[in-house]
Amino acid sequence: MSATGTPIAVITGASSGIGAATARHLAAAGHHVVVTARRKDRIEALAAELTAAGHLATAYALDVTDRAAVDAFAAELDRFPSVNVLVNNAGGALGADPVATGDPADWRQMYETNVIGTLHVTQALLPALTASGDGTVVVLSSTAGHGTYEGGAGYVAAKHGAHVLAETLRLEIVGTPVRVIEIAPGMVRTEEFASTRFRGDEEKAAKVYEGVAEPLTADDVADTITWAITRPSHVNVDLLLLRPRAQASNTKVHREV
Ligand code: 8X3
Repeated sequence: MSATGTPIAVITGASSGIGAATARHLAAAGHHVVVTARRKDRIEALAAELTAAGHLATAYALDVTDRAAVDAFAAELDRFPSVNVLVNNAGGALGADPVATGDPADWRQMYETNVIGTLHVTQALLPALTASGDGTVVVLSSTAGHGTYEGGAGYVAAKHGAHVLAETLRLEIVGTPVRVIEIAPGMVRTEEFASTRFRGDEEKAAKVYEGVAEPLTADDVADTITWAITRPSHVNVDLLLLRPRAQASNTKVHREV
């Protein structure tokens, strides 16, 4: 808690989509949010928006794959009395090629952001989260962390890595005052996820959601993350998978044509 008793929540990848929505929801739920992402202008705008709405928000430009930068960020957080919540949201997909032709550079980059980035920030903030006496680590994995689909292997492998990080950390730190929550969303329509995956090919990106009545929104996921974080601290939502009603599995989606 801060001096005023306000819990501090750090959110990575907060420049758009689920990360930005989570910052808004956690701020509304009474957290001082520290919003981080590479795009400084975006997180500064978000922090300004939240501050103008009467919330506590601080922006910090950060590339989670840069360990030295992550360590410097953790040192900066020393000015807060404690750090209570870490939401590891930074990550994403690149490409949807079959294993036979997938680009190893894409696979490497997805592992770097989704797994190593989460590892960096979690390692750097774990001492402060533990010292808070009541810490929460959230790992945003994906339904891709729990089953595969054709064309998804690079992303699926990375998200399985994020899932394993969360599951193993929970085993290793049991007995300390830190919970590990894994949130695994399925189809979420955000402004950037599919567009980034298909490198700006908006036609391909739109096909992901074609005919799907109501894909999840960033707000749906942020609401779920905030619900899990705001349970009493002895309640650990280990793993929560959420999908739109129209999606029964990674490979079974109802599309109205
Ligand atoms: C996003 C879910 O189905 O695009 O994490 O892999 S999916």
